[in-house]
Amino acid sequence: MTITNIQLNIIPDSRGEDTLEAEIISGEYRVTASVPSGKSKGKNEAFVLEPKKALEKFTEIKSQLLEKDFSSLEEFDNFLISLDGTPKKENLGGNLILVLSLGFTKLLAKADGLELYEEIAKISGVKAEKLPLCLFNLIEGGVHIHPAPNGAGLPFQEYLYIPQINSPKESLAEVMLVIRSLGEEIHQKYEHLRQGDEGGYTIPSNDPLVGLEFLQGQALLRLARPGLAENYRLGLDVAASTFFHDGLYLVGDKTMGEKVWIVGDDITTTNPESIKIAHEKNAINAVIIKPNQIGSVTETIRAANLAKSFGWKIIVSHRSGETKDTFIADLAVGLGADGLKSGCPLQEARLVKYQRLVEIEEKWHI
Ligand code: 2PG
Ligand code: MG
Repeated sequence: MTITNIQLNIIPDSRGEDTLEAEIISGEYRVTASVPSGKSKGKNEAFVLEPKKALEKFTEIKSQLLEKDFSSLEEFDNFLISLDGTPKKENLGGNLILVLSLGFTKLLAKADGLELYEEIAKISGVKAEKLPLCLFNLIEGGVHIHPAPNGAGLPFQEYLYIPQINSPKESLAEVMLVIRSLGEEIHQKYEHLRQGDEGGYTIPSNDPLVGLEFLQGQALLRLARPGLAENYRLGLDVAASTFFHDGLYLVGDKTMGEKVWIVGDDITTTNPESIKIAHEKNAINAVIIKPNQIGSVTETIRAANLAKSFGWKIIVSHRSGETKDTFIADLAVGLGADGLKSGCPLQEARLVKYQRLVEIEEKWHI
């Protein structure tokens, strides 16, 4: 595939911060891709080049991208990775490489006449036949919130509501009901209703359990409806490495791990090398996959396939600073992932990703 033209733009993300968008054209095909950015980051994540500098770098390399005929995504990504020449993509920036890599993957799908998730499945060697569970972040804390006027805010970053339904359409309908009554309850109790970076509600309390109590309360309300028992799980995004000792996660005198998904994120950073180390240490049984942690689609697929070979659960995730690009929804389906974590559907950049899953579900049921 040869690229006819690429236009790189700077657009605002969901936090109003600058990020990159690429429009890429190959003959009759035209695609747009954009990249997110994280705030609670792992130290081994790919380097994020300041978007204005990325535009300058891009001008330097653009002609080389238009000259070549790339036979595969791997060849395209490897070309960019070797142009960069550093382990953490410090020269071109993981954000610049990824926005081009996302766009190239979308172009391949168009040229092959495939849905994006089908193209990703083809590249990954996966049979795309399952839809991921939706992990909705309904209550936020940590670095994703501004504390309330009294200085209070929950210390854990995300309180997740996870319908155990393999239908994104039903999950989304279910969670919208939960969100509405959760909002009413929080407002009634605190006369306050604010949202964090991912659209979930904030709570003016420093007690980490309060968020769980609210979600559990909502879940019990839902359970009062016939047929919904056992239809949900709750999840947390906490800094769990602080309570990992001698191969076990210890909370008080309790160990975790049989019924619980212990998910690596900042320790694995979608990086095959770090995933191998986490496996050797038996540290986790599930992993977060975020393309911008590693900085190319090829390496993202490699990381996911390796994690799967260990029998781990795979959760594809957005970042706290998002765009309206829905690539990760297709990635989740194309990788055969177990979950998609994309924040709270009250915010458009999050909602569109869940809606893309619904669209895929509807296509499958026609
Ligand atoms: C996370 C992400 C997304 P951030 O920690 O999982 O929720 O947040 O992008 O700030 O790392
Ligand atoms: Mg994080």
